[in-house]
Amino acid sequence: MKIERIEAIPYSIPYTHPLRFASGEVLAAEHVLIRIHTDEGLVGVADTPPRPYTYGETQASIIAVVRDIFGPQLTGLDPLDRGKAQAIMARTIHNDTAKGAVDIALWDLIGTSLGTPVHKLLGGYADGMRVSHMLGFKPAQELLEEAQRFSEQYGITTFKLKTGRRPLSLDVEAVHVLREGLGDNVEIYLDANRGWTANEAMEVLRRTDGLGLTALEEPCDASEAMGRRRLVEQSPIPITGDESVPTPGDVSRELLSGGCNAICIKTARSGFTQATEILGLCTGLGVDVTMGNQIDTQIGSLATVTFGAAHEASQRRAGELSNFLDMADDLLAEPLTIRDGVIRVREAPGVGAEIDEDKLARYRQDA
Ligand code: MUC
Ligand code: MG
Repeated sequence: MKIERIEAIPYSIPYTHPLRFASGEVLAAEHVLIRIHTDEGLVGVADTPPRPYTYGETQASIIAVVRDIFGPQLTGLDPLDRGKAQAIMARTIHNDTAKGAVDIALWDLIGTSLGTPVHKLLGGYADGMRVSHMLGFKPAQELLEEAQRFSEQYGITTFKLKTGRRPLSLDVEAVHVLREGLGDNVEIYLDANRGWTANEAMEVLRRTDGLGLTALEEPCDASEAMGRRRLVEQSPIPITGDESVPTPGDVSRELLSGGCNAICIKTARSGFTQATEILGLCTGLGVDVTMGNQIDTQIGSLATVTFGAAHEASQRRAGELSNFLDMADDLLAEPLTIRDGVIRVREAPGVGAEIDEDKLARYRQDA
């Protein structure tokens, strides 16, 4: 089997309400659908979320790197030769989500050609993951109402609160209101998307002490190495690396230099191949991982649960899998469902992301 061509299709689906966080905001899913076609008529699918404020990629840059570089370089390759594909893509630096999507689409082809679900090829540990819901910037009372609604409607009991606002009292108040309103049995952790300095993050930790927070993600810029290291040493809760650790090399550097002591894995930027390497590093070192959200569509969330459920260590903590619920529509033919706080993997061969062609025709921007 050989790769015949790779499509990079821009599309736009509106959000019902915006998601805001310290490094940016999302009003519509302006993503790129990757489809890898083989000479045997099989198609591998993956979704690419451009996040300029995180990786510098845009819809246009993703299309260009796939059309002008990866497409020509990968055409003719056997999709099962993932190692070769990784080496070829490594010649182009950065472009993390473009590489991640190509890798996931290759895995989709591998599973489809073998007639096997990819979650089984990756490890087959569990058939689903508990869901963590990400709460964007809102007044404290509205955050509580959203969390209560997700708890009642979907059985979700883990929440990641977007923080990194100034004055710090906005986020400190939100944590107090959530803990008081949700009770002690709900997990709450924070993600500041580099919005604070290390000293501000320490002040927030002091002012939320005793409220049972379980982690603080990217509190400040990891490249401000001394402040970050001091924070990691003094924090009573794990400091999670997210946008500072897209590759296995970044994970090694940040863990060894003391820039973080927990890791967020995102399949959107690491694919399944590099996510596997990152997970191996973390389990070997005794470092907790969380399956993160790149503000993913249902296709992206299905990829996350496919990887996350496949290994014991990646399904231990709830995965961030619910933000597609903020979208007005999606391209997945059979919608994802969250029941009793859990999303299940698909038993179809491949990743199981069958595309609704009518919807793609409606939302694609290149037609
Ligand atoms: C997250 O965990 O940071 C916000 C920006 C981004 O790149 O991902 C989201 C969620
Ligand atoms: Mg994050």
